[in-house]
Amino acid sequence: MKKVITYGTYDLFHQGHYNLLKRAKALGDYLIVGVTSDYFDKSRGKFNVHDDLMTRIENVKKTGFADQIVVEEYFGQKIDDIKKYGVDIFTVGSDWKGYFDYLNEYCKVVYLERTKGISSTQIRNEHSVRLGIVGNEMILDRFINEMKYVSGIEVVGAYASKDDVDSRYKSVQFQQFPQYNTYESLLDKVDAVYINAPLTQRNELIAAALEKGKHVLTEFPFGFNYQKAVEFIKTASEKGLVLMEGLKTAYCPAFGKMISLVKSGRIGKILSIEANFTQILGENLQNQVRIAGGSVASLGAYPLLAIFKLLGYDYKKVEFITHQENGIDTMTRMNFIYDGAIATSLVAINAKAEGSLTISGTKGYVYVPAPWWKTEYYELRYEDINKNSKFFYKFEGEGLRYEIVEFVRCIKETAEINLLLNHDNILAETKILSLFYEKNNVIKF
Ligand code: C2G
Repeated sequence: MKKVITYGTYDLFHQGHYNLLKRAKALGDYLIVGVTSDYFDKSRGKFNVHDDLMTRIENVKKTGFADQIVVEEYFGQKIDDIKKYGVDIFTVGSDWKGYFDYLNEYCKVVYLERTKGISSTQIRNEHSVRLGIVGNEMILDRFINEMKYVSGIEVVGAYASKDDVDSRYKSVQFQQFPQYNTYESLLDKVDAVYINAPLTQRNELIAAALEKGKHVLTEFPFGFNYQKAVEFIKTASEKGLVLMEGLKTAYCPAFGKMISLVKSGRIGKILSIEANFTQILGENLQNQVRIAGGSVASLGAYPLLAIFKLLGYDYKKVEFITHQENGIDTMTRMNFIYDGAIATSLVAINAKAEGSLTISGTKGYVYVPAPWWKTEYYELRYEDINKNSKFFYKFEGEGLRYEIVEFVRCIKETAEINLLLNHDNILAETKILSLFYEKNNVIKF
């Protein structure tokens, strides 16, 4: 019996996939189809697969060509599968020509002609979200680079209010998009906006976008006006619009997994959290102050995410111990007291400290080394070191692609937003910023 194996994602199953499977089956007597797991796809750079694994497996099954279906979970599995199942022929579409020649050592490799004019990416792009860029700050360059990894969204225009900031602090990619002289004229042309303008302008920009029925992805922090945040969330919910805060940690796969692990009780009851994020910005300090403000506004959103996700929003007390230079908070310690737990965070824009995250519990603790906000690795540690374990994940590029994928998914699925950084989180974060900037429980040193 001649055994054939082929692999794919089979997202948004189409004629190209069907033709490939039909021809693969015709190469032998028994066809094994490897369907990629969601995690494997992410690790090989496929971020916005639309269908979940079970749907993709079902679609392959429905063709009737597969005698056996396996899940592909890691690089190198093809070699293992070929040996394990006694495969005679490995086949894949001609878009991979040459790439899998190394498998010739284990079986025959056949590249089948790819069906022209159809692909999952093309289907995903058919109803692309038309995005307007608002603001031309440096973060935009990273955002645009990361957008290249996400399908289903395209920039149709850009707008930024005039200011006299030195151009070296501005985005170099902003100019490549069609320019709009007024924000209103850009809003007329888009489904959604990405707002990266300075924090002081964001409330007005968010309000106008929601008013016109546009989805909003805004840079962190969300703001420091709690009442405005309440209003925006209400408007977005009433109008069925996506309103998201772009804080990369909240969308990266490893951070979410770490939160779930801790929530599942592996370290017992959480008693303490220490989350730091410090930077020495040097000559970029004034620019950062212009865009966001001091240490709490610039960096507070990261530790607040960890604290709120793990201990909730119902803290009994919060205090801020802050150091000011020229009226700007350059280093601040935020202390939280909960019923039965404490949390502390050091944020700084002109000082450096260890930037780790430690979550302590009654059974053990989780240690996430710096930069924990780009979570790739963490350790579960116990009194008995034999019980310790280490967890590794991949954090792709600058990490912004994860939030862009989520933004597109939320818009397209019009589903209930079920993100780590949900509306409750946005409100809790905004509340902290407003307390701090209104000087509640603030001690200066
Ligand atoms: N295909 C095709 N014609 C198309 C589109 C896809 O023949 N118009 C083929 C691909 O060449 C591949 C299969 O259909 O053999 C599945 O394609 P994808 O779902 O895009 O999967 P892919 O990323 O190519 O995964 O380990 C996974 C494999 O390396 C291939």
